[in-house]
Amino acid sequence: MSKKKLVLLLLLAFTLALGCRIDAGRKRIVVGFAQVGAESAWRIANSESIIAEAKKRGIELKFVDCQQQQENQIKAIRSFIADKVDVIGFSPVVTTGWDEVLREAKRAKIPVILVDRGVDCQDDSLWVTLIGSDFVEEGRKAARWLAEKMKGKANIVELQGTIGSAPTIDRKKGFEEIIAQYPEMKIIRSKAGDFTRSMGKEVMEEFLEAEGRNIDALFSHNDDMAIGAIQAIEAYGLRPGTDIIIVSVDAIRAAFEAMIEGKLNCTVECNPLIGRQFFDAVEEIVAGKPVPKRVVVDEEVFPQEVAKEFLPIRRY
Ligand code: GZL
Repeated sequence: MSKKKLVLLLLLAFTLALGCRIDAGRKRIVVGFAQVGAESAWRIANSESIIAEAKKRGIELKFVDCQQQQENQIKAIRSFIADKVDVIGFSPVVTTGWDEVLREAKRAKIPVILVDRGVDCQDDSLWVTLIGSDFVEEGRKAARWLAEKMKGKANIVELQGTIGSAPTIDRKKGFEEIIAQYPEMKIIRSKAGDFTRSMGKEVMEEFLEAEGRNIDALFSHNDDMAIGAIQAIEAYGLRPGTDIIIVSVDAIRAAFEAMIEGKLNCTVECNPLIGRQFFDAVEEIVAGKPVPKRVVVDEEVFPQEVAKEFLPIRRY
């Protein structure tokens, strides 16, 4: 082998070794994520999106399902602080009660990313960015669709999500803002169903017991409760989607299936697939780059007429 070739070979070997050492030297990012729970199909898709993206990027993810309990989320965040993770992410089950634990994360110099839901904190330097939907606009979209469908006249019952959660507060706010423009559209009953199918069914049974055929429409803060309500409406002897018009939020596959069956009339998309955006923000933060305080997820409205066309391409 000529001297020149030998030198080139040695140079190549050195460069590769250097590259490996640097790569080996690069610290693996460790992220702690305290998830609300597994209360709905939306939440399960959200968790799958986060877990899959961490795996794809080779990021170590400490993932805790907090069973819709704030104290479990606080405990999980404290464990992440003790483990000295690089970044903490969580979807706050409710908007209040986070200041103390977020101050602990700040003192530990661990950046916090809010995913999906926001918080009510005096000091918004306690979290770096919120990645999620505009729930107020989702409520407005549901109300605009319903006002057109009902020609501005309806007695509405409302299934609220988890009391005190950002989506519940804001979807209600947006919905009421729009129906205030229609004097003959009234919310005659409103109660929390905690975003679950079982509670949606139970509360709808109460609405039917109290109001029966006086109900023209249902606004449900998520599809899972709407699907529970459909079961209650059928058991009561009325036709969901015909006798009672139903608009809900999330746009899960089961909502498209219910629309194809004529039992649900419209679902407003709330995209749970935010794993990519979450870990983009994680990597930016770890690299010391600035990230926007708010990242809003783009979403559509899906009425019954388009359900068959879109179902095959729905990803959650
Ligand atoms: C909204 C999310 C809500 C969904 C529900 O972004 O927080 O929580 O609408 C889920 O299905 O339980």
